[in-house]
Amino acid sequence: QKNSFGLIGLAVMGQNLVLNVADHGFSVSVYNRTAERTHEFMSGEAKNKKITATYSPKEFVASLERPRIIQIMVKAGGAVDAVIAELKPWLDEGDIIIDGGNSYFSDTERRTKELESNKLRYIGMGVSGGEEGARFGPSLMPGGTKEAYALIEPLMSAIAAKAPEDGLPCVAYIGHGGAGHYVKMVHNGIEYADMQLIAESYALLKSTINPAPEEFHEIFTEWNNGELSSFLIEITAFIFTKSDDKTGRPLLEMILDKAGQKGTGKWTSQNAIDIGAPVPTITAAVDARILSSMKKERQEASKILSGPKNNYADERGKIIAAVRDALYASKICSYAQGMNLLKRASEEYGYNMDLGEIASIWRAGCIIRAKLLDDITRAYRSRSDLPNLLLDAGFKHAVQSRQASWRFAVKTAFELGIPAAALSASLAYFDAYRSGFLPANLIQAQRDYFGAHTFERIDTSGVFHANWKEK
Ligand code: 2AM
Repeated sequence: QKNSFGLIGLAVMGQNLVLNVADHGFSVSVYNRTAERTHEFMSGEAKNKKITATYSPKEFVASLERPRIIQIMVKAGGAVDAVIAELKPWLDEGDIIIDGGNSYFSDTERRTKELESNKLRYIGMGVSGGEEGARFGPSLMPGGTKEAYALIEPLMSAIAAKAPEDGLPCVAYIGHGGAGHYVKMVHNGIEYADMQLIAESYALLKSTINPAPEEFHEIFTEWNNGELSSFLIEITAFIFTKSDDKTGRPLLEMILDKAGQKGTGKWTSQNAIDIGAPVPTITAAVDARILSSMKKERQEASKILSGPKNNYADERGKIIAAVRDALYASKICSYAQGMNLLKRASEEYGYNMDLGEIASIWRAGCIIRAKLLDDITRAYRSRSDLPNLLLDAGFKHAVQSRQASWRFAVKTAFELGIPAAALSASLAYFDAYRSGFLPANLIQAQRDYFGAHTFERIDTSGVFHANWKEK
């Protein structure tokens, strides 16, 4: 009796995926480099489930039905190559390897080519939702061939999160090669922007009306009941209620203000620049994490450089409403950037992505799940070639109607010297995108002045160069 699914790499994400798969009636084989971890898993949570432990790649592969479906859940980078190399000698034509880690999409492209030349199938699959998602329903972003996807689809649909709106599983075929990992990368870039926008909103409220933790909890809870409803707003509301065991103070106040990062946000910005798609809000979020990590230097600088003083304490209601509007409008702009990055990548790499479908599989399971994604799904379903979310009638109205308070919030941040790079990057994106005229004529003049790079004219076609030094 052979098993229908195999998983290698029993860290928490791997273990939880195995339990999720087994709960849906599939028999699973597991293998982990360190046998001790396999023992622990088997005698703990895996007990009395249709899960078989194996202790060598050979035994693991032999325990699986053909064509084999093998998912790898190890650290991105060399570990993935190492595991593939270990497996390869035991595999047969048509077997499928799924990489469920956060691999860089071009690594996935390379591995796909290598394995396909050996008549094996490879799927690079983004998995989002953290430990909880893996256990009870993640959002899954698989890339590879359609034929290979068809073979894994029943299992993936079974374990994926289901969207609350229509009950559809949050998994869909994304495109060939590295498309799935590309989409996961952009998901994470959007996640960085969401988090930074929320952090700036928190800072803006704190520096103006300084709510107590209970009031912060109330503000975010109320926001979570409206258009901002999302996993990240929901957990933020809860974060304010947690007190520190050691000091009894709010735990948030005891946490060092240095943000970590594993690189997926950085990759998003890097690749966006490579292929020429503007993602200023995401890049602002990456920069903000980097600046936050310079804690010691900032502390030194804070003794030397000073900013303006607070004078908004008595405008409570106005400030809270403005920050809420700014957060929502900024979030729309950040999603507009992320979706257009996908659109650009789809052209660049020939992924043939369906943006509406991608938005739809982010509606549940993943970290950026939000009410907003229902509206984005709808916008692309009604017009699949939508040039920008801001041009959809619903989003146009959402942003236009919040414009005044959005500007008030950003202006307040600037007046008070509160860094709000992501909120303002979104606003600048909106202002640039809606501008029929940008000062790039001056850029062209400068380029032509110092480098004879030439320019075009507004009144005739052709390429021109001026002798600038001649009056
Ligand atoms: P380990 O328990 O033997 O360390 C997350 O780190 C998971 O990836 C763990 O299950 C870990 O196995 C596995 N892993 C990391 N590097 C690996 C490698 N080079 N080969 C195989 N598994 C690896």
